[in-house]
Amino acid sequence: MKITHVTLHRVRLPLIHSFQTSSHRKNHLEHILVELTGDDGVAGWGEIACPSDPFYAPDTVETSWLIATRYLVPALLDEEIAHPREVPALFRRVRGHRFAVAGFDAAVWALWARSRGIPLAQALGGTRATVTAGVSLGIEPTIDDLLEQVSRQVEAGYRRVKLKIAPGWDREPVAAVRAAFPELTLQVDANGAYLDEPAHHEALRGLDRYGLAMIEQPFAPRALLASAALQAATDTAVCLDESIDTLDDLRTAIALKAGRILNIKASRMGGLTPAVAAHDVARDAGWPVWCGGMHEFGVGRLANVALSSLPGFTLPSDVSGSDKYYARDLVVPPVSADAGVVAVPAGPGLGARVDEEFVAGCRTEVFTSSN
Ligand code: OSB
Ligand code: MG
Repeated sequence: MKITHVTLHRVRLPLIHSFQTSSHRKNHLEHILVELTGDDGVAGWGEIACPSDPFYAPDTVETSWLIATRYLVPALLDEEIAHPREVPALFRRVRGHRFAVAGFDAAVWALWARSRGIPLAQALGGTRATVTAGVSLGIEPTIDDLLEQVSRQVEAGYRRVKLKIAPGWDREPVAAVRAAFPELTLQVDANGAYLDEPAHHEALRGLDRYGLAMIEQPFAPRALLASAALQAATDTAVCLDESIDTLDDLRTAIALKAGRILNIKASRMGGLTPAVAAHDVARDAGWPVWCGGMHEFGVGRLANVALSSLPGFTLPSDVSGSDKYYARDLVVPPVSADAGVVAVPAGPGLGARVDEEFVAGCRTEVFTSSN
């Protein structure tokens, strides 16, 4: 198979509820959709779900656009590809810029599955027909606002809630949510906001009593020793997100016992190909995994649902219905959850149609190239 045509769509969608993490607040998102056409005429879509600002990873939507148009499109066009697993190797000379690479890798997987008439989940080795979804809630102005958000999601049927925390916004919100929802599966995500100093270690250890499913990314991405020290001193499992960009990062984290759980994001790791490989490495090490989100639009969300159907994804994933974030999805039917459970699409490829008219309406920039 060869890719003969590439279109990049830079698309902007407003969030229905603004989202604040330890680093910043956002009201809208701008992602890049990768539309590929193969020499058999079949199209495949992927999403570069890169944040606009370099606060989660070094990448931004601008840098992703630059790398995609200047390096990735020329490296992909007209290359003979026998299997999507070969895609990362085409981009091997490009260091970093994994969000951009991930969008291309996912688009080839979707195209390949579609041209074979099989669901993306099956192509990836997925075994589940449904995926348990959790929701991720941002930092709210007050505890009451947070409790209202949790209630809303619990009423919508979600049974696992993740709270964003930061120094000074940890024990109080966690204690309040735990008191109001004693049975809820609850976990927290610090996005690396804690420092490797005694007061911060103590604050994190102080969360032990709330029965959290995990503490996600307490320290800076490269601070694996700090993470290992916390893991050795707490009963709560430490989960790594930003720390794990590559399979080598994962192997190092496992060797250091820097955590016990892995959040796999295909976007962060450079695609579905490395995500599946990370799933296998984690399984061999006895680390359960789940699929994290980057507030994906429908295209990236469907790829996450397919990925979450692999057997090692034993913990609830951040693959809530699109309606939690967006008034209208870019795919038809939209990704939706029923009582916190998302059905893995059974149709070929992504299993939904990209609403190209809506994409064109939300588009802020477009790029095309063919050979
Ligand atoms: O750390 O998991 C994170 C969103 C943007 C950047 C980082 C993260 C998140 C989320 C959102 O938590 C989860 C989702 O997409 O539902
Ligand atoms: Mg995270």
